[in-house]
Formats: sequence, structure tokens, C-alpha cells
Amino acid sequence: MPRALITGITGQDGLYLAELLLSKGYEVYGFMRGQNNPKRELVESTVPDVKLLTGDLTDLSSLMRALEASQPDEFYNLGAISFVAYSWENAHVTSEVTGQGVLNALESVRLFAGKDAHTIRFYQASSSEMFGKVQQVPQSEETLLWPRSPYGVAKVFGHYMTINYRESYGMHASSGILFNHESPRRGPEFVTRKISQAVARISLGLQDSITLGNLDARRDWGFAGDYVEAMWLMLQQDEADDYVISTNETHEIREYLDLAFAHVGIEDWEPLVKQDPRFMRPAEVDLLIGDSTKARTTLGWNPKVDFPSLVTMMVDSDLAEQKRLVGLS
Ligand code: NAP
Ligand code: F7E
Repeated sequence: MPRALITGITGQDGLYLAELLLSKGYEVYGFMRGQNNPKRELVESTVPDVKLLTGDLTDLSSLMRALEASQPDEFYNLGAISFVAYSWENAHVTSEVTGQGVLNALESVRLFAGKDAHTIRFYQASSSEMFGKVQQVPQSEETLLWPRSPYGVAKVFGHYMTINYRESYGMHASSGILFNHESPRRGPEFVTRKISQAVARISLGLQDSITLGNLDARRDWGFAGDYVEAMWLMLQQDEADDYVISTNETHEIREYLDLAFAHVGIEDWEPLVKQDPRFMRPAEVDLLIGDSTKARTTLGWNPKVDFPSLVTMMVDSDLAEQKRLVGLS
């Protein structure tokens, strides 16, 4: 039975990846912060077969202990401070967790396994935020990186550190440059979930309006369930490498609003959406659109959920949750 260790197990991708690996017969270990983590219950109820280990990406010794306890064949480093807006307010801790945390994870594998470090296949969760002020459209593995947020800068550090450990120590370390991917498990601070939750509440008469920031930004949005499959495929290759994972389509936030409101029968949503500079960013990433040709041809990966289906999936899930919360179902 193959064994996998996942950092970021309480997050959106951690849960989907754990489900995928369990379905493939893996023994799965989840690395989680704190003995009193409020998300422990969620993990225990969603993926009860995952064995939980506690620690922190900023603490090398806790990663070493997790490796000792799990003896993994595959190590998926998904843990990070992942909210871009927050990274300006807390740039230092973002660099420690999202940046140096990757170094700790790589170093823990090298120290733990020594000359056998290549036998633990390593996945790093890199991000399209690294493209920032885009230098090429669409963005591929060859596109120059120009991060526009402390989060993006930290991800660039982790990305190159992963490549460096591959080249210096022969580690099987791969980096997935994932474009935005969403789901009903997306944190409510991210724009897609913020909208799906608000649309559900507005349609049920529980909320009057929603307040957003910049509506002109464009993103290449996919479904998280599809994207974790790409992570797994990367670690099944003989050679480690870097891959862009994206739908190759870009959509404005307004299009997401159009589809989400239309799904609950509201066509004229403009009066329901307010804008507040509080949700604007000091520097914006305006246009993200990925070119995932390499992943499609080499890994045989293809996204299955398209943009309209993603939006309706998220709104339907929030409608069900809101109805449950107010006792309507
Ligand atoms: P998420 O839902 O925000 O999950 C982040 C996870 O990191 C949580 O489990 C969190 O644990 C954990 N974490 C935070 N600080 C930690 C620390 N100091 N030590 C250990 N764990 C810590 O993120 P996601 O959407 O699943 O994304 C997974 C990874 O992919 C992240 O690295 C993210 O940056 C990257 N990524 C995401 C996207 C996307 O669109 N979703 C795109 C590209 C790359 P707590 O519950 O304890 O906070
Ligand atoms: O913002 C705009 C905002 O916070 C998307 C993370 O998973 O994907 C994610 O980062 C866009 C931005 O995601 C609001 O200005 C407008 O242009 O949903 P988001 P993100 O910043 O793209 C990348 C690939 C990651 O790696 C990250 O970890 O939406 N926007 N109004 C807003 N955004 C938010 N959050 N809230 C608003 O009210």
C-alpha cells in the first residue's frame, strides 16, 4: 500500500487530494497545525481514514517527526498562507510559511532520507500568482515570473527552491503551477465563494447585497477536484518536472456574477453589487490565462468541469447549506 503525506490537509485541495489518494488505495497522513485546530472535525468527518499528525511548516523538527511517523512514498506540500490580500498585511509571516516553509519541507526530506531522498516523490503547490504582471499571454512553464504580491514572491522562492533541490540533490521534486481552482470547499474569503455564498443568501432573502473590490480582474478558474488529479499524475512520472495546470480560458468576475445570479433567477444584479476600496489590492494581477498543453500531452490530464458548471455547483452547494442553516431543509 503506497503512503502519502499531505501538508495543508485542512484546506480545499488537501481534502480533495486525500479523497483521491484514499480511493486509489493509499495510506494517507495529514499534517495539521495545532492540537486544537477548528478544522480537525471537518477533516475527521470528510476523510475519516486519514491519519492526522500535528506540526507547522515553520518548524523543521515537526516535519521530520511527520516523515518518521508516515514513512511516505509521496509528499504533497499544499500548506501555505494562501490568501493573497492577507499577504500584504502580513508579508513577513507569509514569507515564512509560504516561502521558507517549502525550504523546510524539502530540507526535511533531504535530512530524513539522505541519499535515498529521491525515493520520496515531492509535490510543491506553486501558483499562477507567480506570473503577476504577466509578461506573456497565455502563460506557460517558460513564461518569465513577475510576482505582484508578497504571496507571489514567497511562491517564487518555493518554486525555485523545489527546482534547486531537484537539480542539486537529484530529488524527485515537481512543481505544479496551478491557476485558480475553486469548489464548494473554497474558503469564503476568496471571490468565487464569497459570491456564491452571497447569491444564495440574497435569493433566500437573508442578505440584501454583496460588497466586492475590483470587478475587472480576469482569472482562469477550474475545479479543485480536477486539479488534485494533476498533482497525483505529476508524481507518477519517471522524471520530476514543472507543469502549468489550467483550463486555458479566462473569465471576468462580472461573468461569474452573471452566471451565479442567473442561476437563482436574478438577471439584473448590478444594483445588488457594491464596491468598496477595502477589497482593492495595492497591486493587481489583471489577466491570468494558462497554457496547460504540456500537462495535457505529457500527463494526459484534462479538466472535466467547465466554468458554467463550476459556478452552478458552487451556488447549489451554498443554497443547500444556507437552507440547512436557517432550517428550511
Ligand atoms: P487553503 O484552503 O487556504 O489551505 C491552506 C492550508 O495550509 C490549510 O490547511 C492551512 O491550515 C495550511 N497552513 C497554513 N499555515 C500553515 C502552517 N504554518 N503550517 C502548516 N500548515 C499551514 O489553500 P488551497 O486552496 O487548498 O491551496 C492549496 C495550496 O495550493 C496552497 O499552497 C496554495 O497556496 C496553493 N495554490 C492554490 C490555488 C487555488 O486556486 N486554490 C492555486 C495555486 C496554488 P489551517 O487550517 O491550520 O489554516
Ligand atoms: O481573488 C478580485 C481580486 O482572492 C481573485 C488563491 O488561491 O488563486 C487565489 O488567489 C480576484 C482578484 O483569488 C474581491 O482583486 C474582487 O483579482 O479569489 P481571490 P486570487 O487572489 O486570484 C491563486 C492562483 C493562488 O495561488 C491563491 O492562493 O478577485 N476581487 N473583489 C476580490 N477578491 C476577493 N478575495 N474578495 C473580493 O471582495
